[in-house]
Amino acid sequence: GSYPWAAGYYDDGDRPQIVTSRFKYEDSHTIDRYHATGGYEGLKKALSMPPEEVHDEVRKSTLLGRGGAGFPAGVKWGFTPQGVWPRYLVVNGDESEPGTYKDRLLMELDPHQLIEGCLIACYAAGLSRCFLYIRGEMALAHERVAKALDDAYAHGYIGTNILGTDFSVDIVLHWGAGAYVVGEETALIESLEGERGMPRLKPPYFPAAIGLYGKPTIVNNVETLSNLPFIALNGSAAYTAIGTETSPGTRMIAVSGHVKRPGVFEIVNGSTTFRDLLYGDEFSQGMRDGRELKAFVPGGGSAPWFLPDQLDISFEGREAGSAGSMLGSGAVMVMDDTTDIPAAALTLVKFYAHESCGKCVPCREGGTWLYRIVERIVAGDGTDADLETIREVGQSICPGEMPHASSERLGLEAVPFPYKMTTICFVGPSAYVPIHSAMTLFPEEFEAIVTKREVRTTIPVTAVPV
Ligand code: L3W
Repeated sequence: GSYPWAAGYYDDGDRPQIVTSRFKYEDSHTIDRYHATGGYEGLKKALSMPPEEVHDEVRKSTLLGRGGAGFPAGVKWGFTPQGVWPRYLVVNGDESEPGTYKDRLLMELDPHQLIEGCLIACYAAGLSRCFLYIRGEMALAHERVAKALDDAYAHGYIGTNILGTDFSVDIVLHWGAGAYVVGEETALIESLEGERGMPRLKPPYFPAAIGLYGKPTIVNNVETLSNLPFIALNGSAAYTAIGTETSPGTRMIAVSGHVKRPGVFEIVNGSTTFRDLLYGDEFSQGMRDGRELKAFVPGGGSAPWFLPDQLDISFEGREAGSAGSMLGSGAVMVMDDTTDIPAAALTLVKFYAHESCGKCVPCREGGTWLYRIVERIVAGDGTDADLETIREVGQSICPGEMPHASSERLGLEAVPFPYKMTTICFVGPSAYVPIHSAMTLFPEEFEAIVTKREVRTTIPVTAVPV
């Protein structure tokens, strides 16, 4: 079904729901609904166990981070040095990756599930204070989380001696100012400290060892933490019974672009192929207006593109990696055969160039160069030398071979993910990846405008909506 108060979310089919189980209720964000549907029972169960046992359950659940890197949460918690106080949990609610809009729904529609997840994480990993960082543009999420925090404090779930135990935690709500790069964990930490949101070099120091205010800090994504109430209440075996051995549970996928039904779906890990997602009745139901698929971005705007040849790949990290891309933050962007490929690449290059924080030269200068050159090409004023300059600038951000999909049409073999990079974070490479994919997989479209100087009148310009 679909729900007017949960616009863009669909739960057709009988797939297990771990994090979206309450989205069908109009009052899903209230503490009354949360209590009526098993809310805070996971926390109570966790508090009845020693923290190390709860941590072990999370380790055994193999819960993978849902922010984009897929790092196992239980392992990350284990990296914090013992005996150093205070120790923090930072919740990354700065969702801004193009095409990604699942954490916003989790914060707007089930804020108590997130808060319960934070409390369980703090208990299990021995963290004494939690900072919840919400992206600046997400006003409703901020309002709902703020109300939920007030209600949870009033019920004794947060604060001193939680539910009569000796476990105490405060949760601080922080509203960001809308910079994409602050989704990178160390830039988020800088921003929380009142500095400009610019990433720190890592390694050697990961936040788990030296993070917020120089103290051990765990940074977890909203969706990752929202899985914890289920794991704490039902145990790791119930969680690993869903999904695959290497990637258990479910994950939220956002499909956008030229499909009949763009939206967010909670899928079981490894059970769904891109063909299911794009064409399945319970998912996006095929291309709009009966058009053909041309290409799709499988995992957020920074992922290399896939072609229709890759539709039968399962939504599973390693498979996507060896096919030349990544699943990242779980955002699939779909382009049909009306898409002007250079213009679609321009949309993404422009976004990443604009969002560069300016700390690393290859990103600050290179991203802007890439944007300006691609803009010139799309306007019909590009030259063959511009195509060469794009490659040179790209190589200064990502030296070496770039991943790309295989293409039967072009006789290309896939080059597996990942790539090398000269910048601290992924913003720089993200400006090059879309233009590299576009030029590698659709060279004829660049040739048509740059070399043959064809005037494009037949293809309507429809870039990816991000
Ligand atoms: C301690 C070690 N901690 C790794 C921790 C690290 C971090 C996590 C993953 O990139 C991806 C990127 C974007 N000791 C550790 C350690 N850790 N080794 O594990 O770290 P890392 O460096 O692999 O990745 P990252 O910098 O967190 C994130 C991709 O996400 N992306 C962006 C998504 C955007 C959103 C959004 O808007 N919400 O999610 C797109 O898919 O390209 O690959 O915590 O500290 N030895």
